[in-house]
Amino acid sequence: MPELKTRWDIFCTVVDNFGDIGVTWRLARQLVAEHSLAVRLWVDDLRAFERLCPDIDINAVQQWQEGVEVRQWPTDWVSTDAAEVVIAAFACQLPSAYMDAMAAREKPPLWMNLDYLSAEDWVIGCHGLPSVKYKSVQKFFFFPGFQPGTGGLLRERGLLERRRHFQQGREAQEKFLQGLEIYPAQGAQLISLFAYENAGLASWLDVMSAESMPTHLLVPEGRILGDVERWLGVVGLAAGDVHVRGALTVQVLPFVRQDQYDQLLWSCDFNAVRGEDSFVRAQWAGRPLLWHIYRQDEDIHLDKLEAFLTLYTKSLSVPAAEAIGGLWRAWNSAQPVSDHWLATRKHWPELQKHAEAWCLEQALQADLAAALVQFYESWI
Ligand code: TRH
Repeated sequence: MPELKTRWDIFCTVVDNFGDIGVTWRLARQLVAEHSLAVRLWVDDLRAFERLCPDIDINAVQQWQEGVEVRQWPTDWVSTDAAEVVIAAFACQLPSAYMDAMAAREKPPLWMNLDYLSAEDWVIGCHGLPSVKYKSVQKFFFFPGFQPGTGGLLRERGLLERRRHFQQGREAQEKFLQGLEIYPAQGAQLISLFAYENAGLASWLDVMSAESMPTHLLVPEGRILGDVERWLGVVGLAAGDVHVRGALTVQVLPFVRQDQYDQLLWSCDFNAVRGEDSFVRAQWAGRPLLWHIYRQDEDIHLDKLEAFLTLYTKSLSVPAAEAIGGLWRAWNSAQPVSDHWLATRKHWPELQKHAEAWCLEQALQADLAAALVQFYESWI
């Protein structure tokens, strides 16, 4: 008889942007591919999902994608059995009928809230703790993180080997870039830019256009394009557009599938990323990065920024730590970044080495999918 697979349900409400679906889609695929689990991913907004995964049929109530059963999370819930493991991503509220189905199971399921990523120390104390209870069903906190004692980061098996192989082979990189019609000038540095609106961008573009080294800036379609348009003095920027100003070439890219976005990060010398998932992927790229953190009420995101900078810069020399920290702080307060960029440049070799070392250090921890499975195995 074939072995019955443990069933996992992951619930995702798309609050805004792509991080919620980006993280849950990545996790769902990994649980299927590496842990042979039967995973249903319940999503309330298939249009956002389609941007990362163009194969999604936005009208399908149920569909299979890469071994994951993708279910439209309907406004009017249709009754369904609860799975053995239930993940509510980012504190989303489960349908009450589903909660009743969880409570009706002979053995209650393991119910976890997968939280947002933070480098703050308190996360270690809270990871894995019981949260609320619904009837007989106990909910647990599950926190991703950068330090031992947290749930770790999403990292697929063999990711770093694939990344290194790609970065070592010129041909693969050229082929990838040409596929997106990217033809950088000889000796140009490649930078990717994925960010929220940012008034500090103009100062960065000013300084890059005036540098002696040519820069090819790749900007996926998205929220930062308005700032790029203002600086270029053009309107209606769209994928495929290329504009040159001094030493700077700006190219707008289409929003690509998640796997291609990884390759874009691997191809670049420096990556400006945002939110949660692209931020983690840029760390796995092993290249220096700039993080535009997701804004939160009462500026609590700034505590998260500082907590990460403290960890990330710990083993850097003081001047390099000050340079990269200054750049990140200015970028996240929409201040001019030109001087910080020039200061960062002075420590380039150290920052490059550090990016790889940080990536290897992070990879020593169990990845988030494995940590979730381990949590379940110790719980049963
Ligand atoms: O889109 P985001 O700003 O998402 C944010 C954050 O997750 C934030 O914490 C959360 O609270 C908020 O959403 C609701 O940034 P993030 O997390 O990097 O997600 C972007 C996803 O899009 C990521 O999975 C990478 C993917 N992506 C592509 O697949 N192709 C692309 O071309 C680009 C630029 C991104």
